[in-house]
Amino acid sequence: MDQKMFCYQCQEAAGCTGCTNAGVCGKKPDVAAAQDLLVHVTRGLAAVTTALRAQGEEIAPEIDRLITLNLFTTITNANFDKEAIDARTQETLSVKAKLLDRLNTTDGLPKAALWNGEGDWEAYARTVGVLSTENEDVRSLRELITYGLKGLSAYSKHANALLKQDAAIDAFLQKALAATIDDSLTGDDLVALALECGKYGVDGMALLDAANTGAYGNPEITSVNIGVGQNPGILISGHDLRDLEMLLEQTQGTGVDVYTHSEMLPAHYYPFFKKYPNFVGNYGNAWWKQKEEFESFNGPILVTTNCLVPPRDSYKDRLWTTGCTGYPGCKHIPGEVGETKDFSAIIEQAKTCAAPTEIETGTIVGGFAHAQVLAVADQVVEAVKSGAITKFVVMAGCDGRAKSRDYYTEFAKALPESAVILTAGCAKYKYNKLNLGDIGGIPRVLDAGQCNDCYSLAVIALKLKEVFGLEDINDLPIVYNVAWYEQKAVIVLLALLYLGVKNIHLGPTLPAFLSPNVAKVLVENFGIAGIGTVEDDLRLFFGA
Ligand code: FSO
Ligand code: SF4
Repeated sequence: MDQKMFCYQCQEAAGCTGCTNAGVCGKKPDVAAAQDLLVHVTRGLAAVTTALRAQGEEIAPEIDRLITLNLFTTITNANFDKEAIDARTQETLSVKAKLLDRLNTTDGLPKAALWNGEGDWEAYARTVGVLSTENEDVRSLRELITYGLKGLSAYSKHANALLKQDAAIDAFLQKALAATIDDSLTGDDLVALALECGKYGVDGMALLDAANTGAYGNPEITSVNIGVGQNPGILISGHDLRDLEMLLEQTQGTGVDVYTHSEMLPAHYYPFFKKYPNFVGNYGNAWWKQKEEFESFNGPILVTTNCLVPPRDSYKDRLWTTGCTGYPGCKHIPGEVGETKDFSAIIEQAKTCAAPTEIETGTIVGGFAHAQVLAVADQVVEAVKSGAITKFVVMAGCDGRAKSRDYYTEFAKALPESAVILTAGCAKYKYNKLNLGDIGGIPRVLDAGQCNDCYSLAVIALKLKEVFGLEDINDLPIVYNVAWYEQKAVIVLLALLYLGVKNIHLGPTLPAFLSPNVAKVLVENFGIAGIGTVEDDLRLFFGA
């Protein structure tokens, strides 16, 4: 076997089967191996913590956070820095070694729990990657669970940054992660576990929602400026609202403005951030256009989470990483949960830069998370009863560079005028600047926020079910045409399945990690389907 790596965790997996020479995302084989090894040792640590819990012992919250940050680090487009990834592997091995001493017996532990870092790491990594599970259905289920847990880890990490942590979620996450290397489990056990991930996905998103709204208030209808001002600026990308808060605090009175990029856009919807006079607007679009947009922004860019694209040399010295992200040669701002990060070097650099080049002007409207939608629930219910709104179309999820994603723009344009789009995540950039109008004052694109705010969409659906007195969430006039890209979308999908949502259409392609048999289980039990042409899908969702 002469392939250099194997990864099929995201929608852009080469040939819809897997990246084997280098990642379409830019991940090179040595980084892929380092990530495989980090996942392996993290699975091993999870097996040890799970065994310790079974022994009645408590696990320190720092260890829970080490595990979630490890998984987050291996998510698509988060970290390309082999040294940083290897350092996490080393730390994980040290933590695990201490915990092993506390176990009454190590009998029955998997090899991942017992490997102590000896030997050549890269050679060892090649024996523990995705393909080390030979049966393709078991591999598919193990990876489906692992990717769901990576997504759950991302959301846990954001809650942790706001000093919220849930021991039950962490204990489940580790139990499920350990199960992905447990050879005694059957396919049925793994299917059940994948669905249980969905339950914890709902809990994890609820935890983050409470953390975000507790710290920053409930998102409200907001017009966000997409033009630019005269001052030099810092562009903040990714999902970490706590990082944004610290950056805004530290830029007050410096003459440096702050702009959001991609998934940070929804920060503008929170009342808390409106008090900062230098919080100017949103610059650019979804993650995959960053090469052009980071170039024309002219000032420093702070990437707090994925999606990071390997930078051009022309702006590499203006690109800063923090949290789970990393790129070799780019400066990284450290800071643990509860610590204040020092962004002064970024602010100093910004002062030497030109103001951003304007690439568009105008505003976009968002802020339709659960509290805001429920505040206008009467209006929404009336519009449904009168027939002014015939259907809600959930088009949440992710954007990506594949040409096939133009489908979502065309689909949004072709929707009947009585249809309202419910969205969250960076998928919105495919249609949030189309000016699709409103229905009696209700915008036809209701943006709840970041991908984790799909939680809001679920809360809204459950509320409508109650108001309309329906037995089944699937009887609502809501259809699901969801775009996915990376592993946070996997936990969102599992959460929707747990809530009983059926007939979700997933595109632009189905995950490469679903084996034909596993895909069949999802199709038969949940009606999961792909996408077709815009015309066919409109007919399917709306009739003739
Ligand atoms: Fe997008 Fe990237 Fe939020 Fe993802 S920026 S693709 S699902 O990281 O997390 O929606
Ligand atoms: Fe390929 Fe996606 Fe894996 Fe990157 S994350 S190597 S694009 S499958």
